[in-house]
Amino acid sequence: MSSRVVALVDMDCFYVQVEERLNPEYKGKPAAVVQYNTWKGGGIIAVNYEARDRGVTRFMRGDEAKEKCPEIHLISVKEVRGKADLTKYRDAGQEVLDVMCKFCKCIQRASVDEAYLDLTDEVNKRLAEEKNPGDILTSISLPNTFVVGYAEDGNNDEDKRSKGTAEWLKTLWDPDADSQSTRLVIGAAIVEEMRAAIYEETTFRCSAGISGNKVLSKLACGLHKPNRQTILPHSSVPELFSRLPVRKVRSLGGKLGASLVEELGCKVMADLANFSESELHQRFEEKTGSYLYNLARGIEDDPVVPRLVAKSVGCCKNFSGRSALCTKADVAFWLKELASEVGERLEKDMAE
Ligand code: DCP
Repeated sequence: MSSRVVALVDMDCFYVQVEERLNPEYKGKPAAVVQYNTWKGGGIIAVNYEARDRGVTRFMRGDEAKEKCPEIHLISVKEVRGKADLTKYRDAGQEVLDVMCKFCKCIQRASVDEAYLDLTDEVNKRLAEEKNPGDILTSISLPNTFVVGYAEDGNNDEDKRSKGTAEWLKTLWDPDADSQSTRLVIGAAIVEEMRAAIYEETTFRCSAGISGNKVLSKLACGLHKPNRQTILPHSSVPELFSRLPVRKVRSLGGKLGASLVEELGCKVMADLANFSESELHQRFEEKTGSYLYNLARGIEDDPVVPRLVAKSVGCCKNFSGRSALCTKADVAFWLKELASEVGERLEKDMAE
């Protein structure tokens, strides 16, 4: 079992929240952010939870969203140089990271609105400060936390949440209880404080998952969105994996996951646990086989690599259908435009 405490923090409907802060009249009402609004009302890239409740999804065009929910506000992404300008969303993501840095030293930015945190050192420090570590379980409050195995996925009912979490905390008093769970409690308390500070300082809400590794934390984070956090104790992994489709796991969304489903007949993660390590070595090469064998048991050791700036900077624009580029001059023009944007962003990154 991992001795690490790893969290994944993911902002809720991030681009819409950024727009809501700029235009508070959208708050509490259905809204979505659209890109390129000339064809069928534009492509939706973010939907707030009020609009999701009315059946709007990211896979709709703006017109379809209007049909589903006539009162929806469709907010267009600003265009600069004929393409979407995402600067304000990137800057907002940086504001959030600045707050996170006050709570944790080891942060890996994973996308514009998502970061992994290794809280092991911070947890150890809090444990060391406690004269009687057992007291932690009485003094800590987790008003926003669900626990896998003690809550129903996707159900954010407050009464059920508080009862479930209290019931799990009670099991930790048992002298045989694993100490890792107590460490997850402390990690969750730090994340509660951090999320409250993010809200206080930026007005943005987020969700989080807390466990012993990145894969489990990512899974946990999605279980009680929005604006809640979820602990996944190692003992609840078999229960979660008995119903978790293989492709939902971070590293199994692509070809590897497809081959597990199609060739090994694994529908849920628990099916993968039926294969021995040597069987998996035979089917995949040794490294991948062992990775899968461990993953099926909720074990994964990918480190949180401290990184606050994006690993790479790129920009792209699709020229589909009638907008296809037909002349060398057009290609040269757009290459120059895209290269200028990359150049500007690299300079900005450097300045920061
Ligand atoms: N985004 C985008 N194009 C996509 C997906 C996302 O431009 N195909 C942008 C808009 C989102 C932001 O990235 O607001 C973060 O994406 P997420 O997948 O984390 O989704 P949201 O934050 O919008 O919603 P959720 O609350 O489900 O995380």
